[in-house]
Amino acid sequence: MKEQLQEIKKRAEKEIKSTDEFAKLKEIQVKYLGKKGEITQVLRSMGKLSKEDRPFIGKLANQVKDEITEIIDKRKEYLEDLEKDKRYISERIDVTLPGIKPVISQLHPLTLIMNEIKEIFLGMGFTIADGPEIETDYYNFEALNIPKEHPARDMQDSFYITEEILLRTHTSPVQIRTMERVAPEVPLRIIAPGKVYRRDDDATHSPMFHQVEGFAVDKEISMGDLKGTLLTFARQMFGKDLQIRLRPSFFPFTEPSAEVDISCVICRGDGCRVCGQTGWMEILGAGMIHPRVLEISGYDPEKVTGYAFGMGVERIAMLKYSMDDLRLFFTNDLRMLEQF
Ligand code: 2NM
Repeated sequence: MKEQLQEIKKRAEKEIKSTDEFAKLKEIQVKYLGKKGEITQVLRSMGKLSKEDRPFIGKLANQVKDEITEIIDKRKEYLEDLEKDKRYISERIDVTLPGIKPVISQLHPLTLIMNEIKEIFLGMGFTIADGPEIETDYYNFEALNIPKEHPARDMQDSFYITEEILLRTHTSPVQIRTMERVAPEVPLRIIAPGKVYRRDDDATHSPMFHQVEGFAVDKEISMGDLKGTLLTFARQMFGKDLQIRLRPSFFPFTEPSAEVDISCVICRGDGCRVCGQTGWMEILGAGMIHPRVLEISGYDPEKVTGYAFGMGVERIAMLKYSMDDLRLFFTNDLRMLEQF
């Protein structure tokens, strides 16, 4: 029986070491160590042995059982390692492979126009200022002489966060904040570029758009200063021999107020489809800062005056690039964006 056990062990070991499959290992385990396995059979048939042989063979059988168990466990571990290695190799990332180059496009046309506008006013001695896009009713309306009943304050026209806090509808609050900080010192020449928000959405209006507003405060600032500044701007932006004209208009924060046109950059004043046969294109609004606005911001309107103007950057870009749908700026289509 001793020889039989040793033969079983030898055979089991050979079988175990020649298998590469977990299922097969399980089978071998059952075949030798299971309830009807060969070792179990030996233990069961021990009744036939003499009393003296029984303890010795019993011990040997258990020892062989343990040894086979150990060989199976070792093989299992080995196969698991093998499988892991295989997975590591198949999942290995070759870090030396060339990457996918990110497409680097160019500055957005609105950024290009914004930069151009800034450069022109910096060249005339203006300084750039900015402020919060989330504003109080006071800075966005009250301080700009826009009374409580004004339609701009309607829930339909502005984006309100609370009754007193809203997304700014123009960058003028930046001008108010700047005047408050600097008053009563003069001169002051500032432009305020940035995003503004209004409840508007069609081919020529977006709920978010960009503005550049500018203003100057000093002793004896006149409408002539305003006109000269805007003519210089228009000629640098659209062409050196164009004309501008001012038409009377109304803004609550300026008096007098004007709409400013440039002679049509397409037909040069003859009249065409782009300018609606008028020969003129509206580019911005402007005026002399209302005495009440100067006063509320800390200036004495008896001692200083100021002009102010405001333009929509999208509108300037559309005129400059002859575009008829402003939504093109916000759809991120590279075929359009890369034309500039
Ligand atoms: C415009 C038209 C006219 C303007 C006024 C001011 C301030 F704060 F100084 F009073 N900033 N911007 C202004 C004046 C803006 O946009 C069409």
